[in-house]
Amino acid sequence: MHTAVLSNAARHTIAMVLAGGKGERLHPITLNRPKPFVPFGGKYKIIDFVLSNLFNSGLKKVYILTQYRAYALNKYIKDSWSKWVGLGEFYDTISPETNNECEEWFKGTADAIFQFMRILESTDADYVTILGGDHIYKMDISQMIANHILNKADVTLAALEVPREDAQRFGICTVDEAFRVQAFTEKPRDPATIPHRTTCFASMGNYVFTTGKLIEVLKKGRRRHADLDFGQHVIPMMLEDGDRVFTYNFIENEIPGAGPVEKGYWKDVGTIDSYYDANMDLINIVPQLNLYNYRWPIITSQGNFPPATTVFDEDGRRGQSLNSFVCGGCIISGSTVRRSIIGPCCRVNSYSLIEDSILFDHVEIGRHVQIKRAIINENITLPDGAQIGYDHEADRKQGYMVTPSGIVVVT
Ligand code: ADQ
Ligand code: ADP
Repeated sequence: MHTAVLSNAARHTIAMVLAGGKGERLHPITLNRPKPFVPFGGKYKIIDFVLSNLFNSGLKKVYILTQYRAYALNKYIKDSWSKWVGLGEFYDTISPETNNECEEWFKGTADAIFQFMRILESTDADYVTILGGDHIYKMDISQMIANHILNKADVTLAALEVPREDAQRFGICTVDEAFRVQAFTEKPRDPATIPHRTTCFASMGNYVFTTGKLIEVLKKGRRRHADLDFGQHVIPMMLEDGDRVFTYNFIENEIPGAGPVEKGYWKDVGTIDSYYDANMDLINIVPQLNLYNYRWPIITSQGNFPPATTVFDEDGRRGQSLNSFVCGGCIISGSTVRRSIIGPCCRVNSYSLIEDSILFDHVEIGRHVQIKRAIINENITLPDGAQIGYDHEADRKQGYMVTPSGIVVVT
């Protein structure tokens, strides 16, 4: 019985992706776009990772909950993901219906789902998976659903080990041998470690619920908390009520074609420094997240751009890019790009040097420009002779932000 039930599990599950977060710690990159819509690895958006995971896992009934600066994200989903699915399948964005400009739409993650009770009550799906929209990882979601079914769980949380010093940012679980949750604390001051270890077991903010149970706990929780949140309220309430709360150990997840260094890779990219590091990992010779594994493709929508090119300029200087990603529509002319990620349609002109940096799309770099350890936002033009990342005092005077580890952000 198991194999039949489990292999069809994805078909009996709808997905809801939480994509409304502001990502305040990623300012100024998230001033004008929600965190899930932030570019990653040149041609991707952060949300492409969770959506690719769902797609590759066979889940194709997907609601994407947007709110903060939703327009561009909604349009992106409509123009790309919505088009790639068949009859009865969909990738659709849903936003709260409100006329007012204030930010009081969905008040917490579980409240956001509660607002769409009509979808839950009318679906014939047995399970609902709820996933964060702003993490970088590969995961076969169907393995977590299978686990949920085998455990006869009411809710299953994906979880992984994190160092204790990072644990305050997460929901932390204590589990028994069967991985049933005994205790859960959202963002604890004093996180409980795993017995005999220095690490903590952290929720990834990805859940599988049995549909009827989800409806029941949302209604009950919402009567108590207007700002109903999964980590703060729903999971603790379910534990109190004796519900079957299990974790799915993410390290067990098998991705076809993945190498050993990819095992357990999951990044929160919550800060500019962690965002920068996760991007730079992609261009390592052996990256932790390999975009060239075609058995688990990361899908995105690329504009119809001409090929990237590196050309000699009129003085005969060679344009070159080394250990870098250079996206479609770019022209690197008589200049050097090293260990960098250059987004679509950028132009780098003669005598310029770009190292260890990330350029978003449509960036125009003049001549004799030097850039080191910087992130340059879309549509920026840097004039001839500009220098970024060499003198942080000068960078700050220009109004650029410099992070604790010395990454300069130009917006
Ligand atoms: P946080 O990351 O702090 O903790 P939160 O900021 O509420 O949770 O965001 C979770 C996800 O929901 C994000 O993808 C965000 O973009 C999105 N989101 C937030 N508010 C939303 C809203 N109102 N509408 C739509 N989308 C919204 C959670 C869990 C922890 C867990 C971490 C893992 O609460 O237990 O450890 O995620 O990162
Ligand atoms: P950060 O990564 O900076 O912590 P998050 O994306 O996690 O930012 O969001 C910060 C907090 O703001 C979260 O608790 C989230 O629920 C809340 N939040 C996000 N968007 C909105 C919104 N539009 N209205 C109200 N609260 C929001």
